[in-house]
Amino acid sequence: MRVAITREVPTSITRCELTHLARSPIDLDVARDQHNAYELAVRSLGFEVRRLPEEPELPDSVFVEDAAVVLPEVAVITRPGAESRRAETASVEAALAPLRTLLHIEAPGTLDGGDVLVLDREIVVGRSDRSNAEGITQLTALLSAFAYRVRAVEMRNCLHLKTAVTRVADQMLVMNHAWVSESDFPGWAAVAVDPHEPFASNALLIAGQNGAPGTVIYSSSFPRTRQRLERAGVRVTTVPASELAKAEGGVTCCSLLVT
Ligand code: CIR
Repeated sequence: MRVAITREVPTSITRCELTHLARSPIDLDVARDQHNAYELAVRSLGFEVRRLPEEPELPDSVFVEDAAVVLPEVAVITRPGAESRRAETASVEAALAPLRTLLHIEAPGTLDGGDVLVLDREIVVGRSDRSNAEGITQLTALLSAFAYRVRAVEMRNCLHLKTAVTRVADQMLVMNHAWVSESDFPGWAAVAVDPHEPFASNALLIAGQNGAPGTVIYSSSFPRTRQRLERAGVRVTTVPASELAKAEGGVTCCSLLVT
């Protein structure tokens, strides 16, 4: 069973956290239409989409990725780095409870799912303003029991590790080299983002089923990097994602995939 947990875009999105972008008006209707298109793309790739109800008082709650790290064996409920986002985890926890054994990051640890890049048995975590050393230490301890190797990497000038680098194929990443170092990913091929598209390093890889190739869900705002990916043999399906990008959200942020 493939389940994708998502959440309605809240009316309060206009009060979202912003770190690296200036605030610009977000059109709620457009954001919701784009989020619908995103859910449709996820559904068309074989997922049952379970959309959680709106959380009117939690402006960033559409970005469910940050509330949990879901693995085949277990899920870790995070403790988000931004105080305003801590209450988001309760409903995500309830949605994941029937699907996975749950573990938890505890205070004073903080961890955002957006900083956690799962590369098979290796899990790379960005040392960001949201994920602290204690959170990374806790994640390492929790997941060593399941034979995962967790390691931390430096990143700069962006919100989350997955703002800077994501996986697009079995052995391939898409990366903004200004924000993360390729040398931290030995053995991986890295497609560089087009210089005009710094945020193009966020892609959502959906693994193929029954030996079929995977597909990347990708923002239509990045046609130049898309061309680079396709030239590298990556299968890409685009969705409009410009409105939530104003809230510093990308395509990975808007779902938790349970496979
Ligand atoms: C925040 O600053 O927390 C939100 N405005 C954006 C979160 C995006 N999530 C992600 O990259 N995983």
